[in-house]
Amino acid sequence: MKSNLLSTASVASMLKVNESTVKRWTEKGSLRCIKTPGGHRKYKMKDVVAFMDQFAYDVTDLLVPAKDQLKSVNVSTDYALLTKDFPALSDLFFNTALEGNREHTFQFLHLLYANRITQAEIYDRVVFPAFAKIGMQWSAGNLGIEQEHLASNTAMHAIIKLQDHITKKPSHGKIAVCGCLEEEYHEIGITCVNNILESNGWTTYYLGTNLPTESFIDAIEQYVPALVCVSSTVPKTKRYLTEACAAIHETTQIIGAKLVVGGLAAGDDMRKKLRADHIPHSIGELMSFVSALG
Ligand code: B12
Repeated sequence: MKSNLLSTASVASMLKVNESTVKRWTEKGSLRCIKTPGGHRKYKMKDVVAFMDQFAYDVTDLLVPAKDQLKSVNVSTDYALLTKDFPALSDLFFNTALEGNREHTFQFLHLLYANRITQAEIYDRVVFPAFAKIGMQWSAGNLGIEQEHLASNTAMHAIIKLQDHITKKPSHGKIAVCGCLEEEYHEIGITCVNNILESNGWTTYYLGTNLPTESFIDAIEQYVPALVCVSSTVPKTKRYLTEACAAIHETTQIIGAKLVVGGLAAGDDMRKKLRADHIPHSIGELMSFVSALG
């Protein structure tokens, strides 16, 4: 009987990569294989197709522009990916966002995701430190406001586009409402929060930036969520933030929802003053909190 199992060489030729790359993907668990009694790797066509599906193949198409674009940077992207060298990956993202090429920036994020960097890691360990660096360089006068704006818009576009390529868990029917309070214009963090909840089966209502407290409360009453996420970076005043969280918390308690507040303004000095069910330091921590909710 003719075997319908594929060898490493045939898979490599199908995917237009080297055999060593196929082996690497297999060892990382991205591509399933079976081992013959003689110890050879063999692949089922359905597993190769599932791999291509999962990573929105063509991965080679994905790798080439990312590499070309990053030639100027003295870091091996492959090596940084393999070793999960987050400071190096974040620096690469910093450069890419500042260059302002939306497609390249998306492709870079997609490359990370295709290489098993999780969505939480992309946000907390790549995007967040890159923008902290942009903020520092802007404060030090090394970057202009226009460069900061270009980088933010480029990153927003890439983050939104990446969301279309993320494998989503099936809906569990629970609702989350995400947004920023009045006069808050930092949108990237809450977009990331909204996206990751959506990927994890939540139905999300994304309210965006600059929402008066009463309107936030109206939205909660309308959508009756199980989770409300507020992001605050530069609040109107600290007092406003405290009062807004207290008012929102009162409403979430009535409907049995959880209020989670995050962002730079919810840092250690404000932590004790804010009324909320949880104030995580990161998106990773948010996801641990929501999974513990069951
Ligand atoms: C981009 C940016 C802007 C852009 C935002 C564009 C946009 N579309 O979002 C614009 C130009 C609008 C802007 C404006 C201003 N900015 Co600004 N900005 C930044 C910058 C460089 C990056 C912010 C960012 O998006 N980071 C990336 C995201 C992913 O990080 P993040 O929002 O913190 O979110 C992460 C976590 O905090 C967490 N998280 C966030 N929200 C939530 C919510 C929940 C529920 C959870 C669980 C987690 C979570 O998850 C994310 C992933 O890890 C920061 C620098 C910095 N250190 O952050 C300065 C920074 C925040 N800005 C600053 C300032 C001063 C301003 C302005 C006052 C400037 C001015 N004079 O006009 C205005 C204020 C506008 C306002 N009222 O909102 C200061 C704030 C200093 C301070 N602490 O008071 C900073 C720190 C720059 C600096 N070093 O001085 N800014």
